[in-house]
Amino acid sequence: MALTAVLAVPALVACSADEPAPAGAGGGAAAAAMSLDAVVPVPAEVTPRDGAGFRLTADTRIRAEEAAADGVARQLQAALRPSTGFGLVIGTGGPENAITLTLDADRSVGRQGYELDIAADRVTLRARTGAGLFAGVQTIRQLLPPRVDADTLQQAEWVLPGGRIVDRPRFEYRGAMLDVARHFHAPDEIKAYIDLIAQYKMNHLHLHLSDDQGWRIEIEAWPELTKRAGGAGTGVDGEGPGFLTKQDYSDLVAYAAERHVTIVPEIDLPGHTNAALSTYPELNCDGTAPAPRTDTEVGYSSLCVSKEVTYRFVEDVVKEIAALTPGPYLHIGGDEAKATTDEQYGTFMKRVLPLVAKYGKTPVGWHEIAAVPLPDDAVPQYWGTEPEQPDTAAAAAAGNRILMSPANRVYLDMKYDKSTELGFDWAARIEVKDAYDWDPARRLAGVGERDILGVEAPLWSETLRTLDDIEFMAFPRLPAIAELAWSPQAERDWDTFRGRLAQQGPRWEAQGVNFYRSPQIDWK
Ligand code: TNX
Repeated sequence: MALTAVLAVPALVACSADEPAPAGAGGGAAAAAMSLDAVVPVPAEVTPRDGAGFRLTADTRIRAEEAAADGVARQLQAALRPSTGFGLVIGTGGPENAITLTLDADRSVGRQGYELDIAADRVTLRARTGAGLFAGVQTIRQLLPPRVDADTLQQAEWVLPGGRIVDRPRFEYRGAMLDVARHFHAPDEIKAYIDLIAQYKMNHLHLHLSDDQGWRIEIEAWPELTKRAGGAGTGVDGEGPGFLTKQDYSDLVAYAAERHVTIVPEIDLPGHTNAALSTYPELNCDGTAPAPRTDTEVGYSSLCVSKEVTYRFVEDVVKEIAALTPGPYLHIGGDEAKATTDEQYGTFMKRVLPLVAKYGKTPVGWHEIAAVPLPDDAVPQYWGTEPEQPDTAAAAAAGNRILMSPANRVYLDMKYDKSTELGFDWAARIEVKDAYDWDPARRLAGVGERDILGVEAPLWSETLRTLDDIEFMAFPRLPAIAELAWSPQAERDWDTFRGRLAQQGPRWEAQGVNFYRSPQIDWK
């Protein structure tokens, strides 16, 4: 996506119908109405009603019945403006010719679900929280046509198909991860990604903030980290510079929160730390700083487990990051610590896990952390490719909830096929069907439906420099993974998904999203 396109529509970026239309467009009958069955992720319950569509006009109002619905009402207004040209008034008055947002949904939709009723004379969106209303607004956007033909623009008709949707997520945590350490990605790019994931009802963005190459978050107690390891030449192959100041980070947290997305910060420990080790010699066992590195080797670095200064360092970092984090989770990495023995790794984690709790956060770590005794609330993130991982299964049996990111299904940095130029293929080549057609509750021995906190799609950035690169690897696999994390397994079906996904193509074109035109999909 050209960044300028994102910045030009500051409100909610891209919408359902995404092409700016001249003011006053509307009326007539050109663009065909969408079907109620077109939504990604597929809703839990869809009941179409023939011949009872709702026609959006310049006179349609948006009504927020409770003050708590105001924010989402404004987001709906902003989302519809660029496409329809209608500056819909948020007002009072009756429910006729209005889209009403209200917080009186049935308890059964839970904290994130919603009910949407589309009748000829009114639309009613009910939820129990702002997050539920926001999810419903994403559905409304997809139920409007993606765009209208330039020639018939004046006759565009903005009709929502009649019927009822009752929807709620299968898993409470639906996430994406972005690696800003290997190649830094600036706040505007991260915001664009937040907008894109939120459209598919993903509600967590995990930011991988430090690695061997770079350190991308300001830490006041250790100021050289970003000065040096966020400076020029710290990206893979000597690209860069870049890091997030505390202000940048807090802005991102707030931007995400407006879109009901929780940021999950990760500092990768004790391995993947060459950036810190090369900046502060005292963190090394021999007191000597190694050279900075911008290659893509993994598994060679470690903080010095036997030195006290290591734990002062980690505590300062955890404390400052926890203070920037309103969300519950703080990710401590823990993967590929091949430069430490199992015993050293255990010693390190036994001291660091309680530090996360000390600053009020729930620890998340790559599944290697399951090799050590975990606090009850710790979340191992499974990133393997095998059907068995005994430590993760044992953690699940002990009551820990598991985040599912099997690398051969959901790693968005894996190539689609052998012709994909970006990305790697160490875990698999992942076509759209591979990303979609599996069940998280049947993936890992000993980890069933109730053990799973959610599903997350990581995007490592060794080979990814630009937002265009990010989009190309994420689309269309990210919506596939969003559906498997949101929709009931019984409603998911590769054949219907192919058809629904094909209809997203014109939306991405209108939004300027760079996507992979998979031959598995009959794109519209
Ligand atoms: C493995 S997955 C890693 C990352 C790499 C990625 C590349 C994981 C927890 N560690 O350090 O970036 O592979 O695909």
